[in-house]
Amino acid sequence: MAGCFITFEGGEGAGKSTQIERLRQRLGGLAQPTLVTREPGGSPHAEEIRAFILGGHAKHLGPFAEALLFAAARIDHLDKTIVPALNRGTHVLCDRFADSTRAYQGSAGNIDEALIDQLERVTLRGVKPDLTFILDLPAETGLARARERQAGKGEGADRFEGEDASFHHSLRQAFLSIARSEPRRCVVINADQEPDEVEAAIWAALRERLPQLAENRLPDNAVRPLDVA
Ligand code: Z5A
Repeated sequence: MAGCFITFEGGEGAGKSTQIERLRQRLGGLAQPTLVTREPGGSPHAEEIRAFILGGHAKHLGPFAEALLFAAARIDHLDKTIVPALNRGTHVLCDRFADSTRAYQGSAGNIDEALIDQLERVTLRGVKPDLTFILDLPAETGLARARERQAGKGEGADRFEGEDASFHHSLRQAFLSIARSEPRRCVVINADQEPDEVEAAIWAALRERLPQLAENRLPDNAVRPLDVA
């Protein structure tokens, strides 16, 4: 595919949205076509599933049924949003993706890893991120940030923020374990520092892993202005 697929993962309040917006601006400044999207969601039907899950309506079905719902949303998101964008040469920055299912429903929700592997295979159908940033910080720090933001907006905790401390600690370990098992795709970023420092670490890793983006080189198979008749 012509565009690069970059995902951001981590626990609650890790700063994913903040850093995705900063990266979008940087790439925009280099005239790189970029689309920002999120999971669950990112397409009309997937957004409906998002509202259902995060509203807590699927909790009583258990983590495996929730994993199936996340997968259903992901299939629509891939088909309607992500793959078309990548095919037309647009880079995709996605707030959470399949690693979140592996961490939240798999490790923290105790679903067998082999089952998660199978579900991932049939859902992704070969589409994998080119690069994944795992924003790592102590669970308490992320939860405090998320609560502070919600208090500012007068909102309460959503489906997963309401889980206990041990759930959030095992989430952190799950993301670090994913990073260890796929070092070519994943970069762990220390998210427990100032936003400018996190941004600099992400940019440095992007320049190393995907230099064509940071140097404003078009992908080899992209349509260039002179190619147009
Ligand atoms: N989920 C799942 O279980 N399985 C799946 O397969 C998928 C998802 C795809 C989606 O929630 C939920 O679905 C999620 C996992 C589950 N669990 N929860 N809850 P969401 O989309 O509503 O939220 P989120 O993905 O967890 O993100 P978040 O909590 O909104 O946080 P964030 O995007 O990582 O952080 P942020 O919004 O950029 O920053 C949070 C606050 O901290 C904000 O006030 C910032 O101004 C502040 N901030 C950001 N960076 C910093 C630094 N560096 N220092 C200090 N303060 C900072």
